[in-house]
Amino acid sequence: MIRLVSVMSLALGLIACGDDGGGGDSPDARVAIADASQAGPDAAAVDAPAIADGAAADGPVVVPDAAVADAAPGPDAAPTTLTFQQDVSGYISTQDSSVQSASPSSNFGTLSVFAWDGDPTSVGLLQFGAIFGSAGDQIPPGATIVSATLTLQVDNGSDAAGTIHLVTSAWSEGTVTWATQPTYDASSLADAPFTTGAHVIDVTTSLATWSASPASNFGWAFATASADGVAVRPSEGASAQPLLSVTYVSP
Ligand SMILES: [Ca+2]
Ligand SMILES: [Ca+2]
Repeated sequence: MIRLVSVMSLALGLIACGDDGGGGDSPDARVAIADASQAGPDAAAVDAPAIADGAAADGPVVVPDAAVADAAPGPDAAPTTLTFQQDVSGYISTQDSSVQSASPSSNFGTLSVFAWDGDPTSVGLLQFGAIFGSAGDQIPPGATIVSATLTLQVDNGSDAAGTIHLVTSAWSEGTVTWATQPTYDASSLADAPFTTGAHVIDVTTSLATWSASPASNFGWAFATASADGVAVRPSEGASAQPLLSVTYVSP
């Protein structure tokens, strides 16, 4: 009996275990299903960004956005043109003078002499000062120079073109002499005008250099090897003074 009971107990135990096992399988299955169902959404969630990434990779949609972003500053970055000419619209910062080897200690800035010659050697100096700054009539430092021209009126011509050089050190119209003349690049930016009349000279590269470093704006030097000198209307002239026109895009 005891043995039978034991067997019965064992059997009941097995049944109970079986029930438990059966009951356990179900929860396990539910868990598995739950896991599966969780995995599903998770996978879907993972897939979703993947799809989003794919859309981004298809990116033409994104690129136009970037293009729009780039274009946004566009209207603000519309080119602006400023002109600088002595005594026009309050501009008074032109300097022009000549330095003459035959009179090495003489200053000609106040004599309104703006000329250059090969014999005796003289060099013309011209600078438009105070053209960079934050005022409305100044070029913002760092501006992209679209174009720039210098217009000079030649009153006394020559038989040959001269050269134009970037001045690389400071000078002052009221004091500069042959002995104290500034340094300037040996290479020529452009031909200096030599026939009488108005001449428009492209000085875009000069302005680009100065925009990147406004303190380096020391103007230009004009020279010629010809013994037939050139005289240009100076800033002190009543009309047709040197004119600088600059078209730029603000930084
Ligand atoms: Ca002068
Ligand atoms: Ca001449």
